[in-house]
Amino acid sequence: AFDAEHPLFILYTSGTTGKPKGILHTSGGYLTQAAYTHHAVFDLKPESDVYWCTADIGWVTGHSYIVYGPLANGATQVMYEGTPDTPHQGRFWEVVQKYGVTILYTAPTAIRTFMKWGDDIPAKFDLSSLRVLGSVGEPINPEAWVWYRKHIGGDRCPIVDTWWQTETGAMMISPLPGVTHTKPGSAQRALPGISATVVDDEAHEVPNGGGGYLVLTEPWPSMLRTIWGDDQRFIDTYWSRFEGKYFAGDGAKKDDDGDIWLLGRVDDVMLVSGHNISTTEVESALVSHPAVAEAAVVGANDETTGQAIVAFVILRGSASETDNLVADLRNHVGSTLGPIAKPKRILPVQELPKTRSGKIMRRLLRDVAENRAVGDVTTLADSSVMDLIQSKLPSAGSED
Ligand code: 7RM
Repeated sequence: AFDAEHPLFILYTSGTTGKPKGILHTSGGYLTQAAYTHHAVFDLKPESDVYWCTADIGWVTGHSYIVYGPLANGATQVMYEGTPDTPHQGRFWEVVQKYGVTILYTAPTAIRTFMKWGDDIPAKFDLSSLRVLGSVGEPINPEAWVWYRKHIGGDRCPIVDTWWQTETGAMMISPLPGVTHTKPGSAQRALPGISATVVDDEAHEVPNGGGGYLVLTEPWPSMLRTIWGDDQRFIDTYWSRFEGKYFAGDGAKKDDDGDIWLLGRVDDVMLVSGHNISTTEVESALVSHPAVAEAAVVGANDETTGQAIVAFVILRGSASETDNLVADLRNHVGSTLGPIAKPKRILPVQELPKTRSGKIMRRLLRDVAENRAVGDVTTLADSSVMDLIQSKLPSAGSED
């Protein structure tokens, strides 16, 4: 036995922007909340469930929901090391069928990849053991949510869209299966014991229908204790923006029912002719078009509008890259979100730069869009991706 505040681990944040931070977690509170959320959010029945979290074990999701939470709860689980398309693209569904997986926890980036590969692949396997599906890592676009529900969950399994961070240690906002009436694309409500809300620039809570910054207003057991070696940066980053509140760094809005919708990192929100536009919303509008499999949106410096929206898109197998298609996509975004959100440029690419946890590294795409040398690529899952994008776009920064 040792003290509850005994350090448990230091995990460096993935570094999609700036200098990595060593997030310090301690033992008692972290274990309590990892175990509690793993039990409550997945409705875990340790005697009968077979649980599978597909995360990389080096990501916080692997720490909390492969190692600490499930082991503390005595869960039976599948641990998998490998890619989802080796030896074939049905690998995940083969594993679900073989081991009778009942709870599956994966990321939107994986779900969109499975969508791209086709409905016929999961259809070849018996997925009837599944009963709860989870999502984590980025906002899940409604398109992917509906596909996950239908083609993996057989229209039978509740989906829990779990919002949390390395810093929070465990899930903070999520539906509860069998309790929450779910909505595709929204993480919805703070879990029992957690206080989350959305505030404006002056720290005032926004009314339903309003947007601003996600904050946590009360402490919680698994909160980070500091940034390793830099207490001042810990205070500045999380506790100084809004007095007495934890600033998560994510944009969010509340819908008319008071449910929370995450809009991506605040650093990723674009300012176009005085309008705040979230990268996530434009990406979600793009992938709701049948020709688009994936999208990444950045704001690039622009002399007239401050920032201009530049979209990188991966087309679906059947779609081909024509001037018409680009115009069509631009209009599709315009009619979904309004004319101000129409991307100025849309660039079809083969791959997008992502970390191993599936987060798009917009910093690198901004470098391309602003015609700069591409910055540090060491946290990319596949460091050759930027070469591929640039080789396809010799004039990426000078189209206009
Ligand atoms: C668990 C994890 C944290 C950032 C966070 C968000 C984004 C994570 C969701 C989400 C919308 C979700 N830890 N994020 N989950 N955005 N809906 N369900 O990802 O430290 O690696 O990243 O990830 O921006 O701040 S993390």
